[in-house]
Amino acid sequence: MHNDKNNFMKRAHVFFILFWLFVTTAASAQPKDNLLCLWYDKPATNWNEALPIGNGKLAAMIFGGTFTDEIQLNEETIWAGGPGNNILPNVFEPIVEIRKLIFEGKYKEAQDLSNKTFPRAAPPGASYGMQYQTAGSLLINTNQKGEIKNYRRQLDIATSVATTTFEIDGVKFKREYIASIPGKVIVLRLTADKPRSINFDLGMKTPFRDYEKYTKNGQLYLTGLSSSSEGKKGKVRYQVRIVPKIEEGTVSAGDSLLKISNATSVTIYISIATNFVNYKNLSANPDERNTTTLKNVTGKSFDALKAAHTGAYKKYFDRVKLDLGTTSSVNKTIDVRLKEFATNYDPALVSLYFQFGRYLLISSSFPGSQPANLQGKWNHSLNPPWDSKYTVNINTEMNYWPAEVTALPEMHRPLFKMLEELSVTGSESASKMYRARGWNFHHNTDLWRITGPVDGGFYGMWPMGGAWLSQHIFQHYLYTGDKNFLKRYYDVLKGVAMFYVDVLQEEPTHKWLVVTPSMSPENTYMSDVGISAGTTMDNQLVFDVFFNVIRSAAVLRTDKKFSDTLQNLISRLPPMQVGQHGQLQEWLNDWDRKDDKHRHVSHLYGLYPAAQISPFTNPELFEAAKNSLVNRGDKSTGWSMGWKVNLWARLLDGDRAYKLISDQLSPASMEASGQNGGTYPNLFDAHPPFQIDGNFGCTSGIAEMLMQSHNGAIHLLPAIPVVWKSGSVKGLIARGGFVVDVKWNDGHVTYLKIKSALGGNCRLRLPNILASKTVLTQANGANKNPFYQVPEIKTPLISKKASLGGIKINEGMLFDFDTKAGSVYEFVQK
Ligand code: FUC
Repeated sequence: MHNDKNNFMKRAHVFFILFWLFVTTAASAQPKDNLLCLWYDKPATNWNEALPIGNGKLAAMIFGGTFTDEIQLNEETIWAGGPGNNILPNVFEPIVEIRKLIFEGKYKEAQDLSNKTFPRAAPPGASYGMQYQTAGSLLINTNQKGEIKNYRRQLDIATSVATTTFEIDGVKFKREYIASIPGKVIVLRLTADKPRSINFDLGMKTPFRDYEKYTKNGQLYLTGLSSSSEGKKGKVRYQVRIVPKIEEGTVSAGDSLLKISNATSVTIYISIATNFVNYKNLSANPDERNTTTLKNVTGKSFDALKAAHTGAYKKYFDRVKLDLGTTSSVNKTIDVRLKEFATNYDPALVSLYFQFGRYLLISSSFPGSQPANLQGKWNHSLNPPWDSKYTVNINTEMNYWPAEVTALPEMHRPLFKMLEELSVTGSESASKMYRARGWNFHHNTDLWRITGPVDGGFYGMWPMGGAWLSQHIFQHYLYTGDKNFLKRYYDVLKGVAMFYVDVLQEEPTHKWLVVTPSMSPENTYMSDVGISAGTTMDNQLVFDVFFNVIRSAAVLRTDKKFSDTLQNLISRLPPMQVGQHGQLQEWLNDWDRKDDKHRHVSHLYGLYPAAQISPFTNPELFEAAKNSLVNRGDKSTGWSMGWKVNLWARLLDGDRAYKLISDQLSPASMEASGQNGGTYPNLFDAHPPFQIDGNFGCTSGIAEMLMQSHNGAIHLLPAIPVVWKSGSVKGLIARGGFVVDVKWNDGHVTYLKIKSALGGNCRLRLPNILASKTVLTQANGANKNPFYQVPEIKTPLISKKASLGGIKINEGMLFDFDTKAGSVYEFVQK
């Protein structure tokens, strides 16, 4: 009896523990699931509420409607026009004349001649770039009625699966959507918990005027040709093919609809193909391509495809984990969290936004695809803002800022391929426009790899596209140490350098070598005049172009003579200058206005993404850069705020960087356009309108707040805001191939793990002392690790009118330890 009672008590105790565990896990299941989940309690009514999925080549926006659902579709090579560059004939002489006018101080005349030579609207024979175009939308129309209960729509970025669930008349419906990476298709799965209760019409809509829509063998087709634009005939032939497979029930075909009746589950395979082979070849057969793709997937179940897709995705996504803390806000829908962000501390929204940037990069720039354009790959229009092209006076570069540091170097590859192609088409602009060797392009390109000026003489006369975009090649080398890669792309880098060797001009005042005509992107120093010589950004870019080739040639033991030439030219470039307001001068002359709020902060390229301005080696420039950024202000377009997060991180001011994140995470109005950026309910960045660069810029900015790897060392917690009291990040990549995990508390590193992929000296800049069995020695002199070579820049010129007060920063402590390739080193707070 006694024993029984005891047993009963024991069992009751165990039961209680189990019950308690059940209750607590059930309660915490929601928040944990929500950490990497964008979720909502209503369908999207606007495209900026719909949820993006993509596998690089294909992309879709999921509206998650109940009675009717829309899945807007993109295929990355559906662009207006066709092959061909956009170089205007006979522009060399005007360019020489423009240079002369600039050097004579006749700036207005120079701008006028530039505008006349390159008119605002594309002249015959020179397109200003083609439009990236939607493939149309898949429509699900259930013709159902009834009350909707328990609605939830979500995008799980931990697995890359979107899901909509809801109940009508006691039947639970579920729709799952993936853009399968290995399967190369978009797949939908519709299920219900009551047999034979799925009924809908499957149709398509498209904004194209000339297209064909039909059904054949139980499949739905949409075919057509991309648009003609600016005298370029639309030549991309596309075919969208949709194949439903049902479990029970029937499929019947109408002219341009498939009717699904009384099914228990339906899997819908969507394949889209075009005739595009590469930027000069359109000889593929879209029908054959779709047949092959579909043959590989239609025999596979949704669950098998989903498992394979998620596996392929997680291989990249899981490399980095970020924990900034969690609050009860994670139980709210994203639209509400965005509205509350300014007033309700929600660090998990920042970590979600960071990981969403990584999700978007994997989904829009998977190896083998085109690079991510202004909208990644998500575009519902035939004529999107700025054509959804590649704008390279900031935007395309920003798309790739997170690629290396957040451990997604493979996603960088599509950009390298585009650079290789531009080095071919860009030799035409170099030779015909400038009579120069090598290659260049201007501030835009498109699927056809155009390299001439776009949007006229004001915006377009900026011959620096190759100089900036090709930095990504050398940066990839600095992170990965991949010499074969560097060898393969060396000629691309050398071609850019060659172009500037040939076009640099001696300016009359100081005899410095400068690029002209050019501009500090999109900004003016006089009313409507931006054309100039030797802008600060150009000088910084040419410096990096030459320095990268010198370093690459040394690594590859080649081209000694060419390196010497470049070294000699570097010594003749202008130094950076501090102007009368204590600012980093944007132009060669001290023309900056203190109240200039322009969205571009081009002269701060030297601070970020480049590493020419350092608080440790040139504090005056560091202070001047800070003054420039303070004057520019915070609020601006989405990408501008994204850039400023990185810049404030480089200025080692975590609180100000966090303020910029807050500005970026403020709700954007759906219809607005202009200069007030923010974030849409689907977490897409608003320029406005939607532009993806701001997402990527903010993602890399958050990484820069946590860890930086220039200035000769890995700098840990360089810009942690006070509000991020404790947290952890795993898997960030530092230059020289170091994988970094850090935990912190109150601005101190409490735990550090470094995995060395390449070996070599590891120099740490630390906020506090660490203990380990690995001996840390105090660092002295330059870092021996070649990936940490610090550029030697010229002593800046400082205006007599500038009053600089000096800077106060926490320098931290520098330690060295030697690493072996493949080894792991752990440290704890002392
Ligand atoms: C640059 C910016 C604009 C816009 C456009 C696509 O020209 O100045 O703000 O982002 O690119």
